[in-house]
Amino acid sequence: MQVFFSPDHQLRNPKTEFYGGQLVTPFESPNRVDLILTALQEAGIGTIQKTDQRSLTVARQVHDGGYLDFLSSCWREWQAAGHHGELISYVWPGRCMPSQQIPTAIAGKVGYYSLSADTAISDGTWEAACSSQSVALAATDAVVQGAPVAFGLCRPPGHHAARDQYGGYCFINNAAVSAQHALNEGRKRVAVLDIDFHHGNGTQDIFYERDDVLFVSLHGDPAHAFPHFLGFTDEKGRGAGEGFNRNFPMAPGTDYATWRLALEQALTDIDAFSAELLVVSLGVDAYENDPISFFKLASQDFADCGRLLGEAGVDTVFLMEGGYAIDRIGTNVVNVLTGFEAARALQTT
Ligand code: Q9C
Ligand code: ZN
Repeated sequence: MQVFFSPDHQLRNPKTEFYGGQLVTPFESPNRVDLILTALQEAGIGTIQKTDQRSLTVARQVHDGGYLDFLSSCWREWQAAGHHGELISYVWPGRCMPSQQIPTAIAGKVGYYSLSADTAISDGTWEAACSSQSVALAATDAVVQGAPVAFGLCRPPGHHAARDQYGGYCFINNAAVSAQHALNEGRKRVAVLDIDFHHGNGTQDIFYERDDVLFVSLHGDPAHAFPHFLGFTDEKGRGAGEGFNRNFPMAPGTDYATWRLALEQALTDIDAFSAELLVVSLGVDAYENDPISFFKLASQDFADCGRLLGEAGVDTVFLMEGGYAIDRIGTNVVNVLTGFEAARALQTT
């Protein structure tokens, strides 16, 4: 399997995450990529390629222009305003203040363009986000050009990034960039399957009114889990997109037997859609010992999950999302990918 990554992910290295009323060391850390790369190498998973910087043309199709401009300049604006800490919003346009005006001051703009306070911006964040979407484009190119599967080791992750709001450690929606790029290159009907523990609110937002991208997400019930305000069963798409969005929220303590049933249903939906390409938002935070999640998947369950994905028989782009149990992150990712390849090897013989 071709694997793509960029060393520029390291430019995203904030010191703080607002968590539990304190500024803690971020869960989404640079060593996540190093640990995954090492595990991939040890497993002999295939060729690992560094990705060159790519343009933001596709990202501009799935994100708001003002939003991307904000991301590219916000750190400079924050510093110019004389602040010493990392950039975290402290005010948002809540229900009681529904004005659509975009503030001029950085302190207001950051509330307009963010959805949560967990994601501090610091020097290099924008450059790393750009490198992450470059990785997604490179992995997508490999599959569009004929490979049956590729893995983009994206960091920072992307699935919480909506059309014009960042949060949940995400800035540019790499899965949306991948799906849009595949459509631009002539693939019809792209499915995005999000198996990260958290609901892919950003991907849902971006494709909610579209029928060319089916979005299916398995995740912790938002009544109990981040992002708290999206990811419920009754969200099925709007307008032309009606029927092209499907959510599988699951309760605290959900084990693999239950989770697998949802995955099988998701794959049935993707099959009914006749997807020509599958983008998997691959978070491994459904793992039982993940520090911020509440599912009970064991490491070997990720291999079975990979086998089911491989049996679907659709060209597949895996893109890295979350996963914070760093002692097992490499094993869990490798298990998905090797399970996938094992299923594919059986199909072609
Ligand atoms: N009490 C991804 O996995 N903070 N983002 C949760 C839990 C936000 C996760 C706090 C979690 C975002 C890509
Ligand atoms: Zn997650």
